[in-house]
Amino acid sequence: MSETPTTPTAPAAPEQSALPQDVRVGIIGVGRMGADHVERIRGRIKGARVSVISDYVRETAEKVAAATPGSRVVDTPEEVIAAEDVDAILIASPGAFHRDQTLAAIAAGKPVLCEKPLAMNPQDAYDVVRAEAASGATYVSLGFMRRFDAEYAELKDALDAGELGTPLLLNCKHRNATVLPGFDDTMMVYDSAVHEIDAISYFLEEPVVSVQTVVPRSTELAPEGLHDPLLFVFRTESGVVVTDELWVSTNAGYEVRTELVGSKGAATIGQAGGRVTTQLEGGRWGGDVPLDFRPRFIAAYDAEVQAWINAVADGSNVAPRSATAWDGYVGAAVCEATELSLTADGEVTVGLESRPS
Ligand code: ISE
Repeated sequence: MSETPTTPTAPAAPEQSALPQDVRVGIIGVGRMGADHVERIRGRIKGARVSVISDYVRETAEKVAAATPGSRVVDTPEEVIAAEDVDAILIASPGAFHRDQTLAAIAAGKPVLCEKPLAMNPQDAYDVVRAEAASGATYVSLGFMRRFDAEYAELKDALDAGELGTPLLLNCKHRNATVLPGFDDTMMVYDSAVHEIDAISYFLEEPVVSVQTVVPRSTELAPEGLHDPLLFVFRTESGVVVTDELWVSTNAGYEVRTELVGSKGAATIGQAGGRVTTQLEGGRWGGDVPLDFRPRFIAAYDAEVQAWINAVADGSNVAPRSATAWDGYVGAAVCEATELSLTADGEVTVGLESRPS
């Protein structure tokens, strides 16, 4: 039998970007984090530029725009979302506005990278999950930058490759030098522990079923209203136990350590954020600890935003390692149970809605 002649094919064309030009990013909120993102997009991110900026304090937006060629200021987040010269939206406003702004971006059919948290409670976060599912597309990336940290990725890849066997324990330590006045136990959950709560989804890919808070003696440096340190103990569906030690007034520096204990071995990341020097005068050894999360995770933030821009440009909108609206909902549900566990005796159960298809 003769073979059907095949038409010679041209070499595959390079992948086309869904957009003919740089992705034009609209930024909502240019406080500390938003201004950081503007600087990163202006200086280090390829294939993107900041086109429109808004901030609750207009002068702040104007100051940032003045240093960002090609950008303009508008009065409201709604104007950023609707702007014709905005292809994608980065939300860095206070958390209480994230639900409504993310829903507006979905309604406008524009991809959005929303800083954590997705919403202040699970019901609001679930509204975003449902709206995105109803739209039939994916629009929402959530700013859990640790997923783009090189050490995080290395640990995740080792776990997925089976190098560590079956996960048994995940031990996390999260330390800040200081926190702003007013930082209390609830913020310890929603602002800080939320990162490890997302790390559970990222590393273990299974739900948390219960959480318990253990309260040790507090440091005399703890601000009023804060128990510091706090220890949270999570249990996942398959029985992995996750310990999360939060200590946010160390007066020393920023440290994030993660140890995964598996049936075939244990691996730790975040031990030394750079060079450790021996032979210091007086026979000591040591290195530097960054003062806050920005220097520690600058490469992770860059990688996160670059991956998001690439995903927007190729039309997939959400990068493969990124946290999604569903991750944001799961995080909010676990945070709510964790907050309850601050004052409860014993374990508090976590309940989750079903995931819309
Ligand atoms: C802050 O908001 C962050 O997101 C940091 O990553 C975290 O380490 C810190 O505890 C939070 O206050």
